[in-house]
Amino acid sequence: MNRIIFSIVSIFAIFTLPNAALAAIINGGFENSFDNWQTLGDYRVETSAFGSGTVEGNSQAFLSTAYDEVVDVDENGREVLGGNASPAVYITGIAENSLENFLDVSSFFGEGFLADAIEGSAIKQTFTAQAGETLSFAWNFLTDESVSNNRNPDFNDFAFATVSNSYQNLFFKLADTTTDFLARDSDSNFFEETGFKTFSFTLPTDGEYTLGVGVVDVGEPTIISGLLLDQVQAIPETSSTVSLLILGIVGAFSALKHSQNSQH
Ligand SMILES: [Ca+2]
Ligand SMILES: [Ca+2]
Ligand SMILES: [Ca+2]
Repeated sequence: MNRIIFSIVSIFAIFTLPNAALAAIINGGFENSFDNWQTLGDYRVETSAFGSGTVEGNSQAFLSTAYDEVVDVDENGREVLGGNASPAVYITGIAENSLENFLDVSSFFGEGFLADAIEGSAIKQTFTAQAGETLSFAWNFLTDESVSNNRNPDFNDFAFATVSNSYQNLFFKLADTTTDFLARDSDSNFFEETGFKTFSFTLPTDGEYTLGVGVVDVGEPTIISGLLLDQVQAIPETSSTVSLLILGIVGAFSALKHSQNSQH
């Protein structure tokens, strides 16, 4: 009897664990810095000390459009310069240094409202998923540009996500200067922030995907924007099935215990 129950538990484990391992986005919460992520431009891990709260754990990713530009003002009122953003498009003669090349989206930054993207930062991770999984993450767009009714449409910095597989590159704009921002001023070094919101996308087919997330300056490079990012995950559609299997395992152990008790 005990051997039979052990076999059932083993089979459950074989059927559930490999899929879960393949689907996982690793270090989606940035608690291990940028392990398992590829990065380009100006990026770092921030904590609650940043001033925008936290979503999951202690750490979150921060990306900015700063390139040796004003990122803060010190206690003496002097401007603090910083940042190492990369060009959006191939302009430097080093293709590997552009966001377009990094994200493998050669046409995106040349089309329509994206045409005037100048510089920014992005991160990406490749993972394997199954059809129906929901890819999601928490994001918070911050900017020193004018927003809402005061915005200058020529300087419409934006944050974005790309979801790519072998046959298509999908582009999603997360926010720009026309997005709804928090009514109060940001507690961070930025004037404005949207507060944390959730991006969510259901993956259409089985296979390997690359998620890219970034933020860019538009029209003018010196007034910076930023993006906080956390809790990147892909959740299987069949999580209820997995729960049932776990219940099954618990049930099997209960039966085992009952069986053992009966023998005494
Ligand atoms: Ca986190
Ligand atoms: Ca800007
Ligand atoms: Ca800049």
